[in-house]
Amino acid sequence: MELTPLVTDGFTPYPPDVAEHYRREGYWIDQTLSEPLFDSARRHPERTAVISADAHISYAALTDRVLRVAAGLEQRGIRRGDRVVVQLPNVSDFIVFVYAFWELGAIPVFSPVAHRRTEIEHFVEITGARAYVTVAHHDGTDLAALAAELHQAWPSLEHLIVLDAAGGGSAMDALLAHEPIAHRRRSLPSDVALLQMSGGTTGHPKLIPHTNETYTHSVRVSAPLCGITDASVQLIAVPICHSMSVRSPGFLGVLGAGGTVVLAPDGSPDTVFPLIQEHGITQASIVPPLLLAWLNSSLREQYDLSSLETLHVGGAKLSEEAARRVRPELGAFLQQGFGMAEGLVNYVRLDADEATAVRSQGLPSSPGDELRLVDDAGETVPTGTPGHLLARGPATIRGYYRSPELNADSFTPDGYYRTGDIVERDERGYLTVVGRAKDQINRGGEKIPPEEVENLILALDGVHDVSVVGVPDRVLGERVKAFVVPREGTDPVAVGLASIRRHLRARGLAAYKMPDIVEVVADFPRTAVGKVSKRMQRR
Ligand code: J2J
Repeated sequence: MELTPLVTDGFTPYPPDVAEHYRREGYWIDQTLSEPLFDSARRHPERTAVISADAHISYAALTDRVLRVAAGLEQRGIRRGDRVVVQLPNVSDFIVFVYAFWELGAIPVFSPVAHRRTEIEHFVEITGARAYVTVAHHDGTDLAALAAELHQAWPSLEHLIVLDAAGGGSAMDALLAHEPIAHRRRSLPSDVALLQMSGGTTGHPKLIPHTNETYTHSVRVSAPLCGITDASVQLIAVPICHSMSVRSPGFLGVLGAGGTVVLAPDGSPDTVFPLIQEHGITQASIVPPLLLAWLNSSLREQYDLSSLETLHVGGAKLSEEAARRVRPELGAFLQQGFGMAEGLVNYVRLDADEATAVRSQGLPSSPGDELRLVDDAGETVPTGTPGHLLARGPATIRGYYRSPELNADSFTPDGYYRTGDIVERDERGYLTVVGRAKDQINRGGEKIPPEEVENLILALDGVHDVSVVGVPDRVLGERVKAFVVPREGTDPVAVGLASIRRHLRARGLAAYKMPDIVEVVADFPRTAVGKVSKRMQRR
């Protein structure tokens, strides 16, 4: 049956002439996100696709699982265009579910396993999700109970799929018991294929709608620039739903090339060093604090890490000092990446000289990327001068999902995304990130919108006012600090760190967003016009 284009409300389409240009140039091709996996499985079904704590899964077994789970989901009524929240740790079932949803043309909403009620409920509310896939518990939280509550509260949320904490379990077995559906196209390349979380600067994280075309393009340019081949053995040690793990070059890059993906539950040296040795890992994409932990670990002496060819480091600024240690101490090439879930990704090229590799955050990955560096007035700055980075291109969205007001601020009228990053560009086009203009905290690569945390803290008894900022930290880059002005007569202890963290936990905020430091103050420093000076608070 001929498919007609899917209309997703709240999605900002590309202007037709731009879309045509991207297709004519071959940036956008006739492919859905699940097809490259099936192509790899046809080429070498017996090869290992995914290794996780409990399983070695061949390409044939992976596609079989995907089609069985897709059958089970289809039987429950999941269809093309349905939104479904996927919140799983680094387990092979994550990969199985997202491909199963793509086979059906459904739209997974990638939710980190660290998310709690505040974040998940928001995703369910704005997407009208029909299904929620999660684990029974994580990090001491009963996610099964949360799922049941959300099911009660949100009529759209018809299906709960609750796996065991490490994946699998009876819910998974029930889905796998279905006869596989046939692999065929149930969505169009131009369909919205996934919703990914943005770091966000306002009340809640925003959702980023990628189509098959934008995402497959990003993967197809990333994989060769990151040296991915069928011999690649990739370690995924940061949360699997992060775009570094999915597409930069991510498991999509590796499974499309026919390589092997190894999933680690976390990125600590105790967990990953044995995996690197055992599986001969050739590449990993990690955030700067993990790199520091690897470099500074005494365990390094006990394991053979010599298989590591490339370490991709991104998500937050890496210090030059740490960057210089990678080659001599870990024996791998350091490839810095500077990307954003909104689309644009830059990589240092694998043949870059040492100075570029340690100092720069890369060149745009797509030949269709258009970058502008502008001053506060929007005028283009000369080469070598820091400017606000604006980005447009075949992997970059034109608007957040269902966010018309925000879109007016976040995108220029001619479709450039305002990244909020301050960068310098040299004569070769290499970018160096020198600062940030957006009100966002980057805690070791995890992005936190201060306003979301402030709004929740304001609801605590005894809090008159609050301002949340990122303060410098040697390991994480930034830590979260809350300045709190108590109500008159309030005991400062009642608005101190312990009370605030207890309150935020009860409100269901993800742990990584909680303040690391609280300072009780009489007032905030102000700018000349009387606004809170977050700049002064960040010192
Ligand atoms: C400084 N800041 C950086 C870097 C990201 C690949 C790689 C990273 C992300 C990502 C991604 C940085 N140096 N090397 O999605 O596909 C900050 C910038 C940027 C924001 C985006 C990918 N790499 N950043 O980190 O959506 O401020 O994506 O705008 O999580 O992280 O964050 P996020």
